[in-house]
Amino acid sequence: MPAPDSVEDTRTTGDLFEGTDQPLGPGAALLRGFARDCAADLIAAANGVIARAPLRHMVTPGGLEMSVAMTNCGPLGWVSDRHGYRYQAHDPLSGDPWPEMPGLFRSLAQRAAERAGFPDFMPDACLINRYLPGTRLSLHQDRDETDFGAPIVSVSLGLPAVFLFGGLRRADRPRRLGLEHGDVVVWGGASRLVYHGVAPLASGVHPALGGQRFNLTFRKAT
Ligand code: MD3
Ligand code: FE
Repeated sequence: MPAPDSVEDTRTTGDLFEGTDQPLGPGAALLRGFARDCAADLIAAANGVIARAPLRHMVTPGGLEMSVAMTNCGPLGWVSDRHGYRYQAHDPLSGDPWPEMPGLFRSLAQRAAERAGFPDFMPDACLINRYLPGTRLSLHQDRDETDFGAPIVSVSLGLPAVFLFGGLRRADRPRRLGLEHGDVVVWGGASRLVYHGVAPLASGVHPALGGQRFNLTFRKAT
């Protein structure tokens, strides 16, 4: 038995799936290193998006500034402000449409979803999260989308993070999972509505991103 707060090392717990893929729960799969070969191109494309739609700290409906900095690309973007959470077609900072979703983003997300058993994934939103040391994301569900039948695909880049992955009730004790540069997770089926979050980022220096972590989440919002 691991210590209660240990980070699971899935690399040593068996290859139950194809290759290095790991089932995490019903409909959820960890694709270790799936994006490693194209990570530098993903980062360049993310920086292109950020140049046109800058990272910003959104405010929760309760008025608290989030420690994660965020932006979006694609037809829709996730926003939070005092009025609530929603997807919208325009960047509230500029009034312009969000930058186009880079072709590499879409193709990577579709390939990952297909490998995890979701061959028809058509994301219309990509949220880019930027973590600096100390940044965390508290336990939440992603339920602002209309179709929970579509998975969410997440791509980790840069510094490693401890991902918290609970159950369908907020009180369910979360598992702790290390996510590294190039790891991709597909969350679908019965795992689509699990509570999840990210523990405070530890400082470090990553060769591709320096002292930061990026996370891309691909969603079908409508
Ligand atoms: C499980 N992002 O953007 S990615 C988020 O690392 C978010 O930035 C985290 O949670 C991050 O909403 C976690 C993994 C993830 C993303 C979405 C999920 C796991 C999920 C949706 C449903 C279930
Ligand atoms: Fe989330």
